Amino acid sequence: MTNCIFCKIIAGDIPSIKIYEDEYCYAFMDVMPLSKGHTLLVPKTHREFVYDLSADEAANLFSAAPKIAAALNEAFEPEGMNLLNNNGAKAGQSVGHFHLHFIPRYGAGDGFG
Ligand code: DGP
Repeated sequence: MTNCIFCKIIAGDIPSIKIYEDEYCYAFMDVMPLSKGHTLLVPKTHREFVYDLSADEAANLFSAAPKIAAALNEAFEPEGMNLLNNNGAKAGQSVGHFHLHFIPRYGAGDGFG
């Protein structure tokens, strides 16, 4: 999709810090991190909401999730991690390309909760 910022990141037209990539998905550091290591996982095919993903697309994304979470654990040594997804503006979605947040948690003082 031409005006999608995440499609531009996937295409390499906008720079990003890549964490993981395979045939189906791309993961990169969030530009406005809620905590150290905050990462986003997106499908390479433009899909807006979780409802728009096929079962195969969801499976491909979620098969990458443990690898990304493990890499973040190794790199940043958090004490926990939130995985979350917002669908629709009322739910807090600000970018209309499905993305799964990985938010490492460090306990009191991590600036989140
Ligand atoms: P959400 O509110 O769930 O739609 O989260 C969107 C996230 O996308 C937000 O945490 C900030 C991040 N973001 C927005 N624009 C960019 C960008 O250009 N580059 C990167 N790396 N992240 C972005």
